[in-house]
Amino acid sequence: MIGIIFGPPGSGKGTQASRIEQEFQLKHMSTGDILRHEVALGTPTGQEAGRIMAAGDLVPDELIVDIVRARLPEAEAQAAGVLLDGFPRTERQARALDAMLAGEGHRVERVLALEVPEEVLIGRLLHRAEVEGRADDTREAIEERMREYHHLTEAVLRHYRSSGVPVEMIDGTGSPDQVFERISRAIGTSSR
Ligand code: B4P
Repeated sequence: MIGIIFGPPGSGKGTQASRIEQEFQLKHMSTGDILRHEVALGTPTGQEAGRIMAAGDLVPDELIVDIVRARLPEAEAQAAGVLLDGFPRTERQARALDAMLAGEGHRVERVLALEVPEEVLIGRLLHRAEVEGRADDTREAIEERMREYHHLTEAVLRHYRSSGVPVEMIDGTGSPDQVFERISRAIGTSSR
């Protein structure tokens, strides 16, 4: 089973994906976490990605698709399914993922899309800036990430809807527990 947790920056993808991983035995694969790890190690990929991420831009599709292609088989071998977090983020990435999966007779089976108003997202990310000091949580980078989301990433939802993949919209406001409760209900209902 290949699922995607989708949503704008700060919508709780990473937060909820960790919980889903534990509760539903899916392997959580976050492209943001992979990139930050590469940045911390100072690899050539990390050096290229770090500057782009700090500005709030998306890293090139080819780079991220190569990363996913290299790691997806191992993730698939570790659990009954994989939950992709932060990928795909452009329609080109979605098409590359579909092609990758088709090669092994698989497809994306479900998209969980978190919906949160923009003013709440900005508040969460500015709060994280105070707590964690992430390089891309400055006001300028946050605004750029929101622009990129509307300009490039929303198209991913249209892509999966038009491909007939079930897309479940989840209210991402409220506490992490409340959001997880809604996600659990959505997963429980659609797998019955
Ligand atoms: P990501 O790591 O995916 O960052 P994100 O969009 O901010 O989501 P994140 O998972 O961190 O936020 P979350 O909502 O969990 O990407 C970072 C960058 O990497 C991108 O901008 C891009 O440059 C690059 N990148 C990654 N994937 C890429 C791809 N496929 N293609 C190109 N570039 C790519 O949490 C946000 C905050 O809210 C946290 O502090 C959390 O504690 C808090 N929070 C969560 N739920 C909450 C709740 N219910 N209430 C209150 N606070 C909550």
